[in-house]
Amino acid sequence: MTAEYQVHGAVAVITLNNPPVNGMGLVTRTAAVKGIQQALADDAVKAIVITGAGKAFSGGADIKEFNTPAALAEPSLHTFIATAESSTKPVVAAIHTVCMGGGLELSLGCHYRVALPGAQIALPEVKLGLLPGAGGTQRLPRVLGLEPALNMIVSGNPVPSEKLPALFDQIFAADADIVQSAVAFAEKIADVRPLPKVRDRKVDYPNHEAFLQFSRNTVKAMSGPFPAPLECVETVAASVTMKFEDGMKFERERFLHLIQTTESKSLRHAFFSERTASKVPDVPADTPVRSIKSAAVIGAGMMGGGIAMNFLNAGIPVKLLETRQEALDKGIATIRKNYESSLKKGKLTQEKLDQRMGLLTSTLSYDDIGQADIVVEAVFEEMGVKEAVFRKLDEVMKPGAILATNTSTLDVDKIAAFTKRPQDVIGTHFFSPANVMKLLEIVRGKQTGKDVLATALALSKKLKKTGVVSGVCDGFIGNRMIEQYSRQAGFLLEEGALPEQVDKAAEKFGFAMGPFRMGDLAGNDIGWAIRKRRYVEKPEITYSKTADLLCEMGRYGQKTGGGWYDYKAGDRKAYPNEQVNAMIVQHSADLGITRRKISDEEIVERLVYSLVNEGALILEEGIALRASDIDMVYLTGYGFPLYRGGPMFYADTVGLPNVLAAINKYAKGHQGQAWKPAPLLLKLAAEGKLLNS
Ligand code: T1G
Repeated sequence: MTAEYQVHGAVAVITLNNPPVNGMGLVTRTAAVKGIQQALADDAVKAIVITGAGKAFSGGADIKEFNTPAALAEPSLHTFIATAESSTKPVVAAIHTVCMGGGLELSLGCHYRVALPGAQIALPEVKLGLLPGAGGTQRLPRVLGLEPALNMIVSGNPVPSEKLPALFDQIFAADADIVQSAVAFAEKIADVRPLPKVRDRKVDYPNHEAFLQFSRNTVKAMSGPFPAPLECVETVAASVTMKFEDGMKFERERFLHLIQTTESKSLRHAFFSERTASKVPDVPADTPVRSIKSAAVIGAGMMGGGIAMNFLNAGIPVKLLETRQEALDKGIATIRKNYESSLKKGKLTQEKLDQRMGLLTSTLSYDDIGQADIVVEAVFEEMGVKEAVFRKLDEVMKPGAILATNTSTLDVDKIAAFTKRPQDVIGTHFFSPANVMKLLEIVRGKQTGKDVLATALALSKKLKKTGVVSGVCDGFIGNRMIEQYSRQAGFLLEEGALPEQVDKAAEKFGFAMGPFRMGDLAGNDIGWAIRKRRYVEKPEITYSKTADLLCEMGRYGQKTGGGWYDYKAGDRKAYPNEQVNAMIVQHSADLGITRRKISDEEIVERLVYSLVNEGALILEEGIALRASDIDMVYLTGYGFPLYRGGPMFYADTVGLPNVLAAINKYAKGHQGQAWKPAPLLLKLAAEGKLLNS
């Protein structure tokens, strides 16, 4: 949490040291500024090198400090950079591995920049709903030029150091020692005067107004609800249209505006939540993980094929098992077709396609999969079928193999009990399409081994998934919450809304897809099967019958050509269907309900707060470890709008007392018994606390 100071000959070396990525928090900034002052006071020191310890030069400002007094406390990042830039001795930034955000801005305030090749250089602030707030918008264009700098700042994407020669005074050989090389460079330039300052350069871009206007229009069209991209354009524009100091003031003003926006707080929440999700309190970070060098997947249907692709994409060989050759052939053909469509879109090379298909083998016999390190079953969602599969796996799989079920709602503890090795059984709930959706719910059974859980979390990273740990309950985290959301959607139809109005209100709120279009996509018969089970197991839970009536009409959704809506071949648009709407209106009459006009606000509150309330129950039951895990489930698996941070974060933004007031209002309405406020919500609201505390 500091910065080390050493002197090598006539060169002082200041090493930022705030693991894991040298985020420039207050303690680090203070130590580094002290180091510069110490070097300036030492006549034996002719030059100064600043570098970073461990796996980064610096990942930027310490985002853990944001919206706390430390973030802006002196010495601020601005002061640190100004201290380097105004030094009377040359300051050299020695860059390696990662140099991002405030780290890159610090280097731009130094007189010289040297680097190892392969360092990831970026100003990624826009991905946090911000803009480079320590001079990056004014200095980077002065080094790289207006257009390359604008592209880097608006995209936030990293560029390897060797591709940015204009940024560096020297790029060393890959095997060079960064400190030694930078010290040697510093000795060479120690007496060069005047000291080169980026701020003294000019941005030369003839006809810049036309380019900036084009950039504004382009960025406005693609940034949706996020204000930061356009602010990036406007502040970079200031590097051309304003004097340096005025540009810096303008940048500061816009940065301080953005850091208070809900959009930025949501993006920062998502950034940390994704990383926190892989931390399990009772599973130490150094828990040994099992080696996963090969996988087997049972079931070559849509889910099995997608799951297999995840392993193939990560370079892990897969043996695909089916009961019938034609199912196997069809599954493999679908995998190849998916890769070929990526090839056509330029997202995959032929070489990669061949490499991945080369890792895929298939079999009709369980005897052939026994040596796999993990087996994932994606067979029919029925306990009897799962039982047969897991009893067989218990027979054939080598000791230490992980036995994973892709069940979306069934009891993982019951499945584990079909084997003599429940400690090796875990749920890996992929979301359809499994090769696309980032979310992976990792369902921890009562007897799941800690090393098995740690292995599944490490594997989710390798498969480029967002792994979220769930306890065992019906529907785990995501589906248990979506059931309440779907219940409210159905009740809204009975009371006066139609599918199109509900979907439009949900999509205006920011959901990728409203509940009825989502049902038509996933298949309305899936929910129908679950409700039929519920009617027997939990008769106290009421549902609108509209969805059942729809299925009785054979309207399962896109797969049957129509569901809540009609669909035309090759057209993804959903067209309202008169018979369906007539059925809905008739059903209200049959229930003796006088249909009423329902506001979009009520629709959104009932859909979103039903998620929040169920999420609070899931939290207090310990099914989810933390509210931010629930947010990650909804941001990465259910199309919840990223700029609102997830259902739990959104509830905190609205204010829990306001959420409760709405819930209490709906509890007095139609099917009001569905609204029992979660005790945790009542408690937190009463204490003025947050779900994401
Ligand atoms: N501050 C604090 N912690 C950070 C951090 C940061 N800038 N970046 C990463 N971490 C933590 C992260 O939470 C995780 O913690 C650990 O480091 C490893 O991260 C004024 C205002 C740097 C490319 O946006 O892109 O400068 O979970 O798992 O895959 O203009 O982290 O271990 O406790 O991602 O090797 C701008 C964000 C800040 C960079 C490393 N900088 N970070 O990737 O590891 S705003 C960023 C990243 C700013 C100025 C503005 C990546 C990485 P834990 P990781 P990784």
